[in-house]
Amino acid sequence: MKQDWKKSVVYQIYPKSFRSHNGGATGDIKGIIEKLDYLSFLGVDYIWLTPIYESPQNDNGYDVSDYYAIDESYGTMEEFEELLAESKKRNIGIMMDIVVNHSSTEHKWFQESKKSKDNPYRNFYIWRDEPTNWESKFGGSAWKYDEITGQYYLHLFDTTQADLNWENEELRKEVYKMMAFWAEKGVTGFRLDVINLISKEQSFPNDTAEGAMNDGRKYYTDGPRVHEFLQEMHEEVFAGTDIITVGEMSSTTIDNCIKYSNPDRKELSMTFSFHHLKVDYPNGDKWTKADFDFLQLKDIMSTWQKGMYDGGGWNAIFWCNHDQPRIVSRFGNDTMYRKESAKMLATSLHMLQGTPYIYQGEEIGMTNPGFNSIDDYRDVETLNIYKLKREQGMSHEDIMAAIQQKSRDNSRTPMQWDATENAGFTSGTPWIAAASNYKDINAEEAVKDPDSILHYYKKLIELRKQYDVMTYGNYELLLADHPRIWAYIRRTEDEVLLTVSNYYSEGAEWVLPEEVSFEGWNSEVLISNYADPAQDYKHSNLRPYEAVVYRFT
Ligand code: TEU
Repeated sequence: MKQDWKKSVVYQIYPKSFRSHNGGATGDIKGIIEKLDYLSFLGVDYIWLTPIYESPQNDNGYDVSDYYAIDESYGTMEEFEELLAESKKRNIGIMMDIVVNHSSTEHKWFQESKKSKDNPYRNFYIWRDEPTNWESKFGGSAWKYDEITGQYYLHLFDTTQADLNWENEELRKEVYKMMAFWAEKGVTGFRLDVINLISKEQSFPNDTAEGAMNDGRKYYTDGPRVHEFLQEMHEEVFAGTDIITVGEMSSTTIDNCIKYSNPDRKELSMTFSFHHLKVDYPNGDKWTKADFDFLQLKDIMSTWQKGMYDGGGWNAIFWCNHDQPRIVSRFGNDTMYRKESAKMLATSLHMLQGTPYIYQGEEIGMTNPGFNSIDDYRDVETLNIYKLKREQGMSHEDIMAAIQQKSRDNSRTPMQWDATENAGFTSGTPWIAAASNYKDINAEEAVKDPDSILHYYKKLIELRKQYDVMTYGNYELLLADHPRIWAYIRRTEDEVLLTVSNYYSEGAEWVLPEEVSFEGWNSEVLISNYADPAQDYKHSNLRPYEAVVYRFT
């Protein structure tokens, strides 16, 4: 798989909501094994599993209390080994989620660390006499006072997620040892949680800037020693193996992502960035209901496509994950044009350069559930924000409207397998309710229907294996200012793809710009979400959410 890893497609599983074999409230490892044939049918090369380690589950496993143990709600180590073996049989690699910016405060390191200032584990975490004004990503101060020693510890996320001290070499060695343990077991990939936050500016200044981003992030995002630490990790864990790695990069820059992912630098294989998923945050504010800015979306995507290509970096490309709302509800249309828009969004993403990630349920066009009551939500961020915004005077209606649109729980409802109760996720009572549309939107229906969104994703994955230009071509944006169409070209020396997508429910006239010419080339339609797309690549009237890919040779 190594030589070709750039042609891979990754499928993200959120085990808690994927499938419960045992009829529990949460999904389990056996449930994943049960569905491997489905993933094999879809054609994916890797599964990224969000954390299944032992955890108090305050942040659904991103608060790890033992990096060497499987949480009992998911099953046993033997079952995990069976999952590895069964996926290997199907040529699917397993990518583990490594959460080492922080650990749970229930981890034994933290339990020791808080005991006294001279405890051997004291320096595994970040303790200070005085807090700075930095804010937690989940709201409130990023520091928590601990009475035992009278100092504050840093937590960029929940108070139960204490930041690890990467300045401490002993900690770093523990991390590499733990990663090697999973590699030894046969894991072939790692997704590194908020890995660009691990190196903090050691003078710990207050953030005195004006504006929305004055929460301290500039003092730990892509911090002073982060590249050095990742090179060390590469040397200690990845060198000489087939392991692929993807770093989750919070509020990062193209320059840094080139450094993280250019193979010459020996850091990571690829990076996730999130700027394109903030185009519905007016003035950087997530918690206001808002439409998305299409021109900004095109601009950000294009800048990253070109920048990463030119710098020899590699993008992980995605619309969805367990922290984001459903894409069809977000940039598409989840009522009248659900199928058309889901396929259009898939087309315009999969034709880009980079490694595509599909988040469970995206391939069948799952929607935001539209829960009306705050009691239906489970996510620590959503519940914190609700409380905080109400305290700050925001009306219940306004914060609920924003939560319905933006909550991370939008993507965490049970995977919709079939039309039976709880969407076929569990025979018990699920930890979070299924979206009410599961009788119409489910995998069983999608497998049966050759025209389904699922079959369309399968086709896109097959095309990636067939046409090198999808992987290696450069990227050229056309009609940057067109208010409805996103059109771009991918080009290698002897092959060109032109992808044209209408992002709206109104029609749009497509005219190939004059500066582009394919005179003398043969053209064909490679794929479209409509049965009868225009053969004329120069001029056509695109229907609602229509997408067409033309291939020139
Ligand atoms: O997320 C990091 C992150 O910064 C987010 O996408 C976060 O959810 C967002 O800022 C909240 O508004 C990662 C994980 O993907 C997420 O599930 C964890 O909660 C977080 O790290 C902490 O481990």
